[in-house]
Amino acid sequence: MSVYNDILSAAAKQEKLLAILIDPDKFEINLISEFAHKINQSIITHVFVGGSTVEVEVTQKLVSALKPLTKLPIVLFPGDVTQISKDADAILFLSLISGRNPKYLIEKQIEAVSILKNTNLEVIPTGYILIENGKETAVQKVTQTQPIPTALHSLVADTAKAGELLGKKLIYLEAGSGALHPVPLQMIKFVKQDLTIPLIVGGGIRSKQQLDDAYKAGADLVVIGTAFEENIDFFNHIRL
Ligand code: 1GP
Repeated sequence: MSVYNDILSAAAKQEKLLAILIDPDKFEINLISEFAHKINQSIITHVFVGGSTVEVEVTQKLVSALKPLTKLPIVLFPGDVTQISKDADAILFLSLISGRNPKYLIEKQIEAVSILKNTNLEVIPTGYILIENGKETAVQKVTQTQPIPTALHSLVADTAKAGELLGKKLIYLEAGSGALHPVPLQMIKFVKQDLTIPLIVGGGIRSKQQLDDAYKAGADLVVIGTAFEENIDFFNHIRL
């Protein structure tokens, strides 16, 4: 469990972690060397790979091309079992615990087992919680689940804690890719208070200020995708 242990020990030391999310469908594979150079020079600590609607084989192609070009851990953040690549280092084994769709609570996970058996991927059980952000996001559409309204702080905190008590190793608070509003800071604080496992926060974070605020509120690892897709120099200007 080395990817997870590193997250755990960083969280214990209050060292903040930053993941770039690459959606293989939107990634220009010809630019991979330039991309690797950029991330290797930046403060990024993890590369997350995944998307809601990625075609078969595209993830595998991207991960195997990127692996030799970076020492950063490559962590799968799969929208589907077709996005499992044996060349990555770890996989967030997600269960969408804010939703009530059995497909994303347990069925996809069962489907993944026979694929995972043939890999050495480090499997990290992760409770995934969707939070309302002001517009419908791809993950909502694909999973056909409703996000939790931002007013319901206690429900979010209890959902996260239930995830921990069920044995999840991480909780991921997700506003959704391209969210209008990131997860509210008060909500991050409230969830963090009661949690003893590391907290990931992502969705709609597009500035250094929002990143700092999320860390201050209690995020151990922040995930950023869209801000980089819109400006490939986004991380050049960010220092912690
Ligand atoms: C989405 O949390 C991630 O799953 C990142 O969201 O693309 O809005 O940065 P953004």
